[in-house]
Amino acid sequence: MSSCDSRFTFHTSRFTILRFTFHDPTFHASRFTHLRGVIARMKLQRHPANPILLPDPTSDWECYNVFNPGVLYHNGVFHMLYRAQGLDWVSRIGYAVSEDGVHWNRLRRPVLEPMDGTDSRGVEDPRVVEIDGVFYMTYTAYGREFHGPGESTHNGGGILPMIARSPNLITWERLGPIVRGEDNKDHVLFPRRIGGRYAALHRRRPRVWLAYSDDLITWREADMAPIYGPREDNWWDCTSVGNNGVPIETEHGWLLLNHAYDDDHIYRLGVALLDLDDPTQVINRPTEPIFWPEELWELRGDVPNVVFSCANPVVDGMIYVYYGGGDHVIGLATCRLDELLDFALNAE
Ligand code: BMA
Repeated sequence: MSSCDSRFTFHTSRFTILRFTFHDPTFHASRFTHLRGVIARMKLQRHPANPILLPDPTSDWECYNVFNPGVLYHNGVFHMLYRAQGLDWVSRIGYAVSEDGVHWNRLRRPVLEPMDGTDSRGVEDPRVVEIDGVFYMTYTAYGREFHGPGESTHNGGGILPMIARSPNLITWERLGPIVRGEDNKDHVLFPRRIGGRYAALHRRRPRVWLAYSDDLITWREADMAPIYGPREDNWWDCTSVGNNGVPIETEHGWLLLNHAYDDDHIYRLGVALLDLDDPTQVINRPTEPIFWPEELWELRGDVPNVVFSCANPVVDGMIYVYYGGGDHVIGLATCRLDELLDFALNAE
């Protein structure tokens, strides 16, 4: 058992976690699922067609793993940018398109590949957004080169939280990183300017930070501030937290899906609500997760016990949460936006 695995506490709010033995005729059991021997009130529903994208054994660059996609819904079509690994184990980013968000056609070749020593080990975990008619992708560059003060952060190399721009989602131009020389990833752009400036969430270990920029190229330290971090006393997000897909704008605030793990390295998804005008202000952050590994392909894979999401587009009032299962395949889970917002606003 992990050191931060505290005993379960019984709450009395509307979003109480209910015991197994609860017998109430008004209680719709099918809507609730088990979480650590209790019944979770809010949980994403897996799509029956899961996993919705698999490695392609005929491909040199995506024969081993496809995972952690960014997905954008634009002009009635779902566009997916996904991370893939093949024979050389270097991550590349592929593109796929779908009418229904479940069945996909993919391009034969990747749309983003390593270019130099800063990303020679791979381009990872794309998140995609449209701002003022232009498409942007945030992704992690992992390379053999490390440029920064002190020791290298990653096995003699380093990572960069990069931004790229595209007019069409296929051809990408690199703009540059948000910061250099540190362990920083999980960055994602807000879908509009806030107070006239571009805004991004990023993860500067161990906390989630906010950053502003006038042009998406210059990101000043003075325009960065921490928002929240791991909760030491909370059983599932006590060790590390990070960002998921593009923040969802609602009348009550920015709805954020996030991920976290405990000392046993089990990745789960949670939710938080941030102030619309000042996203450094957390309105509420429910203590319980909304999704966790259960299927064989989430419990096992290239990395076990992982559900990791970089995309949560909203279509017709439903949130489509795309995620990597076990760093090996791609799954889809959904929920109604109003239900998740209600949970994010009101749950303890
Ligand atoms: C994180 C990222 C993700 C990965 C996850 C689980 O640090 O690198 O790409 O899915 O670990 O292995």
